[in-house]
Amino acid sequence: MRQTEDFRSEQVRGVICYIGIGSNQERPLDQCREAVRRIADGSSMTLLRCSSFYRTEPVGFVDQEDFVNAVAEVRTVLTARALLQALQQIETEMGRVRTTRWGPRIIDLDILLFGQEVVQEGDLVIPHPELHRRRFVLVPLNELASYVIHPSFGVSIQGLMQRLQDESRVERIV
Ligand code: A4P
Ligand code: MG
Repeated sequence: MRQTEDFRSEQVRGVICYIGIGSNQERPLDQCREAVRRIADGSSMTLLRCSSFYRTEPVGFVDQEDFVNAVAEVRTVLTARALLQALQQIETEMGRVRTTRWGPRIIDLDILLFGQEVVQEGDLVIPHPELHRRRFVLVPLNELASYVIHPSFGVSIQGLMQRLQDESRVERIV
């Protein structure tokens, strides 16, 4: 009984989520750090840890500047949809204007994993559908969550890393 109460206590309430952070405009390392600061400052989620920051080769639309990418681990009592809204609000406040899909951006915040939830809706897909194909996502995610299981594939993040075919450049900067 005591254990159950502990389990419900404030400190362990909510779901652990992983947020992908990316930028390739206007001092991208500063933009990523600013996003982490805003995630930490918001009342709707608690920042638990942040990965290293990496300089990464653009994937998809390749004729653009290198990105900086990182992953943040947060705990939140929000629903997945409310978390998406909170992240989009941070993107907007940081001056993101949506132009080309996969094109340059000041800041991009994607929900990679939301506990073990699987969401398949038009405008919200979790786990992020490209997560397992992208070195710029898996390398920082693996720093924080190598043993976490991808709920659709039943494979750990480390296992996805071992199966990864993307060989694009991902260099740790800090
Ligand atoms: N959406 C659906 N599922 C999610 C989710 N799990 N998390 C919807 C966040 N958003 C989700 O996103 C478009 C729509 O996706 C949102 O309205 C939301 O309802 P967006 O951020 O407005 O547009 P986007 O970023 O251009 O599209 P998307 O699909 O997020 O692009 P990606 O897949 O993130 O690709 N190369 C390197 N090296 N590093 C990068 O960070 N990023 C991209 C962007 C391409 N190449 C890159 C990088
Ligand atoms: Mg996005």
